[in-house]
Amino acid sequence: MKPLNSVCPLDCPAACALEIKLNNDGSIHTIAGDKSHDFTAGVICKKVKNFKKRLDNPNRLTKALKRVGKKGSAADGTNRFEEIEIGEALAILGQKFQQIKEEYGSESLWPYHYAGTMGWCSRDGIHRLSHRFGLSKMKGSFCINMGNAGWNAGFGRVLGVDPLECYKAKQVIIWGQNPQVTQIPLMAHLIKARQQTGVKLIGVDVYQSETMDICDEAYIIHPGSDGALALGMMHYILAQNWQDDAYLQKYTDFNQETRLAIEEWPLERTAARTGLSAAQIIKFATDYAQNPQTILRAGYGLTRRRSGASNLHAISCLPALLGHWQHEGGGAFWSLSGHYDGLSREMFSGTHLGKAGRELDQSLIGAILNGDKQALKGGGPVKAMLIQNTNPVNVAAQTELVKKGFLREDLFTCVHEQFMTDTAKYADLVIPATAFIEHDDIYSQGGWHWLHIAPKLREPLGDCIENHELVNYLARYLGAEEDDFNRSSKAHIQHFLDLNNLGSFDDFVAKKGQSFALPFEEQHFLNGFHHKDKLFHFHPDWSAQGYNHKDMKKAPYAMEDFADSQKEYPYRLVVPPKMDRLNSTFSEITSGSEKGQSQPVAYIGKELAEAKGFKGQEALITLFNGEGRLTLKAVISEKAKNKTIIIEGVFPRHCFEEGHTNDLITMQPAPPNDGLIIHDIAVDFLVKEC
Ligand SMILES: Nc1nc2c(c(=O)[nH]1)N[C@H]1C(S)=C(S)[C@@H](COP(=O)(O)OP(=O)(O)OC[C@H]3O[C@@H](n4cnc5c(=O)[nH]c(N)nc54)[C@H](O)[C@@H]3O)O[C@H]1N2
Ligand SMILES: Nc1nc2c(c(=O)[nH]1)N[C@H]1C(S)=C(S)[C@@H](COP(=O)(O)OP(=O)(O)OC[C@H]3O[C@@H](n4cnc5c(=O)[nH]c(N)nc54)[C@H](O)[C@@H]3O)O[C@H]1N2
Ligand code: SF4
Ligand SMILES: [Mo]
Repeated sequence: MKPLNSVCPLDCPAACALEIKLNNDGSIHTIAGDKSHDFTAGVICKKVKNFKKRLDNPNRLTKALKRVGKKGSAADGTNRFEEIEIGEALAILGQKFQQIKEEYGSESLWPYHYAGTMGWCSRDGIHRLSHRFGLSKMKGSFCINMGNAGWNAGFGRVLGVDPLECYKAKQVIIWGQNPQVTQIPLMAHLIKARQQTGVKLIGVDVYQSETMDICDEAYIIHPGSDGALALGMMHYILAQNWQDDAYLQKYTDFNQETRLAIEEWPLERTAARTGLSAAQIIKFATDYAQNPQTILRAGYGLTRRRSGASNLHAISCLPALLGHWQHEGGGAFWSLSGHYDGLSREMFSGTHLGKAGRELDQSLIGAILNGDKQALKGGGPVKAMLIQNTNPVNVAAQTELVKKGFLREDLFTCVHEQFMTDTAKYADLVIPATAFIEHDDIYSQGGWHWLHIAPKLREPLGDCIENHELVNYLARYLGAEEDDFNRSSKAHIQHFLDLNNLGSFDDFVAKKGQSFALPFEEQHFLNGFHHKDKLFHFHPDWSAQGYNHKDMKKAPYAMEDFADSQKEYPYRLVVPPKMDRLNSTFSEITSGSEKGQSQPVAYIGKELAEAKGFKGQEALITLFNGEGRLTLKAVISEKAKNKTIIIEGVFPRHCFEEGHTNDLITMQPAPPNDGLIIHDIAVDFLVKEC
């Protein structure tokens, strides 16, 4: 059985190169990581090794479904459905969009998506509708806006060192990421590098994650205190006169004001804010300063808070202060998505097709569907949605409000899905979607610099239709005649390859994609940074990063979090990913009490639990704050420290006694450019049963 080349489509910075073997009937035999790919290096996560369980699952949607009866008329308050022919489903979708567009105007239609697949056709292609017809355009903000803003503030472009330089480093700091769970191949390289060279792994997190378990040194800090920690370290470094003055002079805008900003964070203040001891801060700062060959891997996790952008910026000042960028095995990275900046990609996003309508923030879906004027940008209500690749009833903030919005009788919702997710359950129309091995698509790597194609390997199941084709169909129905909407995904990708002189689709598949790595000097910014003045900016122009910058300081600083303003709720909740699922994907098969499945659980430190009245190791608790309530099992765990409570993983609603994790998350957008601040939660709780 010959392995076929493919790519993992999931929302993970690794975008692993896969080898897939199929049985004669098209079902999956095995999925393995490609050993010949330098980053994947044969290592993939367990979820994807077992992808067969999800992709060949009897519960996959293969027929279209139409709502029957009133909204919410099923026993659990969701909708009831009947199966219909795919032709009828497509006709309903077209007619509804046409009719609503005529009656309420283009901006009453809101195509909505996220990153259930990272393929450029299947993920981004839905924006073509907004640009071609002036429909409301979704602003993607679930994940990367704070990080992009925080990184760009200093660098001007989302680039950094090649993670594989870890083999040349003396230390790697994993700061606010949990790669042992969220980016397995990176962790595998770090562990291999440690075996080969003895590189020291240092972790900074707010709980004892699986990655922290592996690190040689682990600093557990108060949520959101990363900016303070970076400033405290810089304070100590300046006090010792360890900064690289020549580098600062040549490559950065460091000045007297920078010193003043840093002077605000002496050891005692930093210790109080972070929860570390002065001795720990001195050790961390000393180890960092004395090892120029230190790679700082900043994660997404630390950015998911109001202070996220400013904290990432403050951290990113560290290697600049010390000139670590000049050394192989030194520097930092967050995302490496800037590698693809030079490519013409408008055929995927559709920006060349015309002007889109108002931009509506995806993270505010709860407010938008419930008629919030500000969230609607002063315009009329959303009357119809097409949803692809996302499950907002599980992943957005305030899921009770999202549900309530979907239950509006005057809203038409079509959910294009592989499974009957909690979101699909509230649809008027559900259209079955293909999975990555059933359509062609092209993928970049957020965590490295590869571009690769995953070709269609088998025919769609049942009536499944691919995202690209569904968007094409709807556009044609609404009157589009451009070639863009007549090309198959393969032809569309070929069009992209032609415009960028990248050869033929088949050759690109055969050679397993290609690298867009930049030369060493560029990865280390030795030819300058990506601002007009070519300098690294200790003093960022936040207005270049987003509209909501008024409260941000033009200096490295430690911003207050949203949770800090919620004085009546004394504890912090952080809700990071879980090994057995990817956001809500896989939760259909991993959530439950059967063998090998898991249930949501809150980890609480012993001291806090006992102070709150735990009698044994576990209890049923109700967490609450100004946003909502959540009742679930809590266990005493050494993972959780101090006043920080942890709930790993996105679970379906039925797994909770009451509410849903994300009901505790605010919709307050993060400065400067919006974003879902999932780890910035203040709570109180009471013990219901122990
Ligand atoms: N198995 C699995 N893998 C995944 C995902 C998944 O759901 N499951 N999700 C995927 C997606 S969409 C993404 S974006 C990436 C995200 O991957 P990561 O970059 O790892 O981001 P998070 O998992 O949100 O958080 C990482 C760590 O940051 C910590 N953290 C939270 N707040 C703070 C803080 O204030 N300071 C510091 N220093 N640390 C903090 C969390 O405790 C967590 O351990 O992972 C991807 N990979
Ligand atoms: N509590 C909590 N909330 C979170 C997070 C967290 O860690 N904890 N993480 C946040 C982050 S970082 C992110 S990025 C978001 C992610 O949120 P989402 O982007 O909504 O990710 P998923 O929950 O994995 O849902 C993706 C859906 O896409 C579907 N899908 C996959 N491929 C295709 C396809 O080809 N076509 C169609 N039509 N559908 C497809 C899958 O079946 C799945 O239901 O969640 C955010 N919310
Ligand atoms: S590690 Fe990430 S990219 Fe690799 S197979 Fe797993 S989910 Fe996919
Ligand atoms: Mo994400």
